Amino acid sequence: MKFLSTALLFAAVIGQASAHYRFFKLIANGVTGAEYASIRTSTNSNSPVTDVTSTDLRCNVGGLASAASTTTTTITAGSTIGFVADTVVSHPGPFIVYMAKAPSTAAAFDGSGAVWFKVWEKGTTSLTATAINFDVTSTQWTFPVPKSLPDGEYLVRIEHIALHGASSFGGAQFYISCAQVKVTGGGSGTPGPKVAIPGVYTGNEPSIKLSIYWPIPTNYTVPGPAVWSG
Ligand SMILES: *[C@@H]1O[C@H](CO)[C@@H](O)[C@H](O)[C@H]1NC(C)=O
Ligand SMILES: [Cu+2]
Repeated sequence: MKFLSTALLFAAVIGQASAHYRFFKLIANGVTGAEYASIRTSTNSNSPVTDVTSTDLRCNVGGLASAASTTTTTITAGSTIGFVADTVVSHPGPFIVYMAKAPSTAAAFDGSGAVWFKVWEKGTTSLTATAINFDVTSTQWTFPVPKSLPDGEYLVRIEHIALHGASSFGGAQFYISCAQVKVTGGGSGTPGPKVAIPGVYTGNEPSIKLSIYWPIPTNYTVPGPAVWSG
């Protein structure tokens, strides 16, 4: 009982004391861009989205309105791109990157429909009988653009799901940014499976609604579809 209450206290303190964060720079062509260069600005400062049925889950709050004023960066299929956060992501939880192909330009794309496919994910860094650990110390995450991805303009959406308060429905926090890219040198791959955002999550998934402090989960599967690596 003593251990249980200590675990709960620990969870509560972590939840309150940690700062929030924004994915505010894009890494592309070996260069870290300026703040919000080719990343859609949001209107919620560094606060998370918690309603998985809201269109805010797609590109963050304000991320549809800022599309037209956001630049698009040209990248090469097969190259490494990434996101930089303004501070360490102090909350435990997985990182996921989805992409969606724009019918015309990324700046004109609202990302609606079952158009999103997962290109990268990072789950637990370690999972033992006494602790489930995620990357809470990095400020940047990089991943490959699938080599056979067809040429065209895309949204690249990073999501970090903070699980410190996820034991009740709606307690998971989604930190999101959408970048706008134009892919060149690609191939003829068929990305999938494709999901809609919102729509991909119900909020009741065992990897979204769970206590990570007590009891310690024995396994953790990153939510959403399988990664398409092209
Ligand atoms: C753990 O694994 C089981 C069996 O595969 C699965 O049903 C469950 O969703 C997993 N739990 C998490 C938190 O991913
Ligand atoms: Cu926070």
